[in-house]
Amino acid sequence: MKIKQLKLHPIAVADGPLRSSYGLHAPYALRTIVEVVTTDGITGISETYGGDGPVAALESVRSRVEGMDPFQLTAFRQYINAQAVEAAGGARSQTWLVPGENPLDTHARTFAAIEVACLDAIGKALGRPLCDLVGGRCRDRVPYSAYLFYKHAGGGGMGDDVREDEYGEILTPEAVVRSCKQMVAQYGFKEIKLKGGVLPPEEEIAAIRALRQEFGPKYPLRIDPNCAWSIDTSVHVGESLKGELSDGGYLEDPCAAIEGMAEVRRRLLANGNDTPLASNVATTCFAHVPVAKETDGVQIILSDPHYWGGIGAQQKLSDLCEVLGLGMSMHSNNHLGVSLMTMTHAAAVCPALTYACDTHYPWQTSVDEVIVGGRVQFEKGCVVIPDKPGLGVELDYDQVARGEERYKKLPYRKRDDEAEMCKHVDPNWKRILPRW
Ligand code: GKR
Ligand code: MG
Repeated sequence: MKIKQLKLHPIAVADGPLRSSYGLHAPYALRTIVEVVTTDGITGISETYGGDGPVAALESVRSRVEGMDPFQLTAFRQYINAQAVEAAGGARSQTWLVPGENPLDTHARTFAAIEVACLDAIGKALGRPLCDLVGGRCRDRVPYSAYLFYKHAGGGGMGDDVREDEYGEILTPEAVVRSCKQMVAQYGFKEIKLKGGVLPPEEEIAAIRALRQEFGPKYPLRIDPNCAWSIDTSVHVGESLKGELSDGGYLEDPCAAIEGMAEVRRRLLANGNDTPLASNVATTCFAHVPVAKETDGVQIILSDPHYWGGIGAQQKLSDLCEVLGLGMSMHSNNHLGVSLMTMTHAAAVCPALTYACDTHYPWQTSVDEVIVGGRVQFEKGCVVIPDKPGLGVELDYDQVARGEERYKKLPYRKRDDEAEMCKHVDPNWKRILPRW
């Protein structure tokens, strides 16, 4: 079996006006659907970041991918990594970059997109689910968390292409609780994450307390302000929410850089507060893992097959976390069903991953889904590994074409939450870190 053709479909997916310390989400998120068509007529698929950068990176490996044996992924990874050697020496903090846009991760993201499509094709050729190709699953169903966002009114999209605003405006603790009840009722999630760094810390503390009051201690809670807080503020929030976050939840990227996180950890521990610190900003690649351990700045690493380098890399990270005694969770960006199934298979082969994975999936709608049969279904907060070959999902080509049409009409080719914030909320807004 050889890869005959690499097909790339840049698409746009409606997205609501969600807030984070990065700014505001644009009315459409950008994604790329990847296909590898093999000589035996099998097509493997994957979904990755969108816009000019990711598409150009994938284009740059086209001549290497076309003609490649999809089983020979190690050699392909060596080829891609060889091109990344120089960049890998640089500073790698993701403090100022949205995950998926770090140029130093380009090789890992590109490899992942091709790796997953190849594994999907192999799974289809052998008639086995993707997770069974890489050692088999340690769980049949993967739990996800209710990923709450502050947001303005609106469901995403533009002009005559707007989506229903399922959750309405969310800017108060009451609205946070309301949105959570809605999400939990619809999807059955059993862990809760609030994207913070948007409102003054006391308001976000109040929101977490309101969630605890409503859902009780059975629902572990996390808050992630994406580095919006100073070390002092991070310690203050950690102390204020000790009861809420130390109980199976965590404090995610409260401040910038591993050294800052380590200082927060020391100060919390000195107060007898063992709330774990999690990160997808200070720890973004394998080189960061030993540093996280040595400094004790991060106790839980948020993996992500899309930018850590695919399913194989996820498994390596799981092994590393196990050896080093670190916890493991999973990060998410806006995505559709192909990506959600990739995360599900990835999580299924990582024994160290014991926290419910993040997912933005509830923020997208069926209008934009590109898989046959519509949206992936959750069962009691989990996605069940389908008893089908590969990822277990197929592309709905009409839906892909609609996504491509939307993409063509857009004036932007890159996620820029700061620009959106200036356009719609405050013309002078800048991402200031720490803001509080
Ligand atoms: O979608 O605004 C967002 C999130 O802030 C996202 O970009 C982050 O990557 O989900 C993320 C996180 O830091 O956990
Ligand atoms: Mg995060």
